[in-house]
Amino acid sequence: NFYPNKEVTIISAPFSAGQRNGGVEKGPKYLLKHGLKEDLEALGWKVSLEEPLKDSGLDLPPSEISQEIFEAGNSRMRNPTIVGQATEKIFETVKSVAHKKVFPLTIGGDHAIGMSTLAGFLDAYPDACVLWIDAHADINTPDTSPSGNLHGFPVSFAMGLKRDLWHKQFDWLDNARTKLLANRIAYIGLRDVDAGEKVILRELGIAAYSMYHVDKYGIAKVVEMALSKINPSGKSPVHISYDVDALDPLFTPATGTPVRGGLTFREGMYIVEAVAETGNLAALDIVECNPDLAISNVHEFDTIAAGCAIAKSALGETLV
Ligand code: 6HN
Ligand code: MN
Ligand code: MN
Ligand code: MN
Repeated sequence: NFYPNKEVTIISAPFSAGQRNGGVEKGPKYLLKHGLKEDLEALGWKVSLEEPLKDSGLDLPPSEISQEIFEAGNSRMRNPTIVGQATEKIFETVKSVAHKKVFPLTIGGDHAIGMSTLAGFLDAYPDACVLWIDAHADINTPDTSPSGNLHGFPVSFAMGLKRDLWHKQFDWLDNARTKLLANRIAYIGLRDVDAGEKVILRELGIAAYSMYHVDKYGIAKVVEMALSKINPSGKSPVHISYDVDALDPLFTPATGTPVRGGLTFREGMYIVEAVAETGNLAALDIVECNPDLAISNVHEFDTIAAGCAIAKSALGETLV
């Protein structure tokens, strides 16, 4: 257990410029309004809140920022300036929380902030490993991305892939102490991976468990296999980056890139419960809750409640 003092900092990252749907910047506010802080206090945690984007103007929805497209050779990314500035601020906050030996719980916001949380946590724990729970691999490089949306890039940025194609606003990543290595990350929940991403996953030999593997082996075995690949010693801290679209859209309908055939609610909770049970869970991100995409109050409630449930399951809620 990395946190005997049970201190957690909720890092609010109301950010949406990594994709094109407005509303995902409202995720943190809704999760907090739903009672996230009180839920964690009830589990015995001392909870504080950090807001790295407060008064920065970087938390505006896509409709209120001037759109920018950066091209380098055959490659493309959207809104690099605002994404680069926001992710740097979030990186600095995650890094300082992690160095203080406090659990960083980062709530988004779109998944572009994953480059900040991975780089920030790895700065404090160079031997950390990562479970990326998502329908998507988020490992596009500027030359493989079909959309140019930076929420599809964070893993490749944390690894430093295709560094020469980056916009200068991402130079801050060069100062992060540790790059993510291919043998330190595993995916669970994949079911919509772009062609160029499949090439990267294969070439780097990254452990990737799709919904096919969840069906075939069951979720308990998949978590066990994933952890034994990325954390063979069983001693390294585990960072879980949890995109709520990993769950089936039945459970998290209000999200920007939903894909059918996802994890059941219990499979989704089991993943974080099982890692928590090992005592190695040491950082968590919960991203891509977009209340504006709910077509009913039930959709909104279910999606936000699922986000809060992930946090509770990760931080020690037991069923009996
Ligand atoms: N997410 N692979 C697609 C793209 O545009 O790069 C979808 C990315 C989704 C990102 O879910 O965090
Ligand atoms: Mn996703
Ligand atoms: Mn796709
Ligand atoms: Mn994602």
